[in-house]
Amino acid sequence: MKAAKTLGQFIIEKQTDFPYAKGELSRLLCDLGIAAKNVNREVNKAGLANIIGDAGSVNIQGEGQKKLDIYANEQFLAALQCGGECCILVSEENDDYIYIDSELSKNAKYIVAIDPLDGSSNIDVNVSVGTIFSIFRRKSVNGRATITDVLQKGVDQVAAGYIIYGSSTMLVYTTGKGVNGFTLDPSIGEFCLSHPDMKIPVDGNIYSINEGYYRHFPEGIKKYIKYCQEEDVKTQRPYTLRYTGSMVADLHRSLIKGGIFIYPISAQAPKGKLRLVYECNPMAFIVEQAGGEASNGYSRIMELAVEEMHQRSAIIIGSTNMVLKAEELLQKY
Ligand code: P6P
Repeated sequence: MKAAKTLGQFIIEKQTDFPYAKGELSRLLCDLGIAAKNVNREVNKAGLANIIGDAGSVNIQGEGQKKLDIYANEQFLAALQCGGECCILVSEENDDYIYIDSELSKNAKYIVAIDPLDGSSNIDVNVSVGTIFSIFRRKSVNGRATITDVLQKGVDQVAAGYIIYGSSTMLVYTTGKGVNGFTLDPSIGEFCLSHPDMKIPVDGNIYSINEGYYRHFPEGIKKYIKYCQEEDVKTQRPYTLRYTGSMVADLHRSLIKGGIFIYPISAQAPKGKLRLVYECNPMAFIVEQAGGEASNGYSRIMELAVEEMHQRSAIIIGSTNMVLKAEELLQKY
């Protein structure tokens, strides 16, 4: 039986896609894979270890931090410090960016933005959670990398990916040449290529939105929800509603089965809830590379100007035809 290709083997093999590559991005991606395995170990025993529950602290968003949030953040920071290929880390869990000042890292060419444990409110109830990462090349050429190197548009990402800690643990990533998925084989402790060249169906029949906020949604989003609920055999409506409260899980399902994920503006989130730099942009890069669409309802997510590290955005993302329909109604009403 042919041995499965590991993440490390795949990364090295694909390095030839970039003629001038010297292996730094490859090493950086491998560093993230190592951290993901450590986080996976703790997520999988969260119920047993004294690691679930609240840490008693809050992040910049004012959201209660879970112990695993902090653990995951520490694991990714440690892996990046050890690997030496990243000079700045932006994290949902840290108010300011972290300049990785070691001899090894201070001249590194890459910047990583991360949501170390997205959907962490689901940890205590055993629903899938995830990590989302985005990788940029620093623009400054010498001296200390600065905030200007951080505030880059989504179109400038060199790589993006997520890890979903679910019924199995998967790492899905892109470097701009398609999307590939790797499933963690616990028997060998390696991520193995399981979903080569992932493509999101152009259409789907699953919509994902927190209808609890319906009253506060823009009129066009209300119209789209009603469109999803209408009877129409030709377009397989009514669609099915699936919403886990974990963006990574909802988008992973959409990537595989087709579907749309919407987090619009609302009274609770007048600028949207999800963060542009380390949630919307990386997921948009992945979904676009898989053949889908990602917008804020009016503009392509990856073209949005980035003015602030923890900037929020509305997002409509998934199967192209579903996103276009939602945009049409949002722009009409
Ligand atoms: P709500 C998790 O906190 C998160 O950032 C995403 O993973 C998820 O899709 C969304 O927020 C859930 O937000 O307001 O529906 O609970």
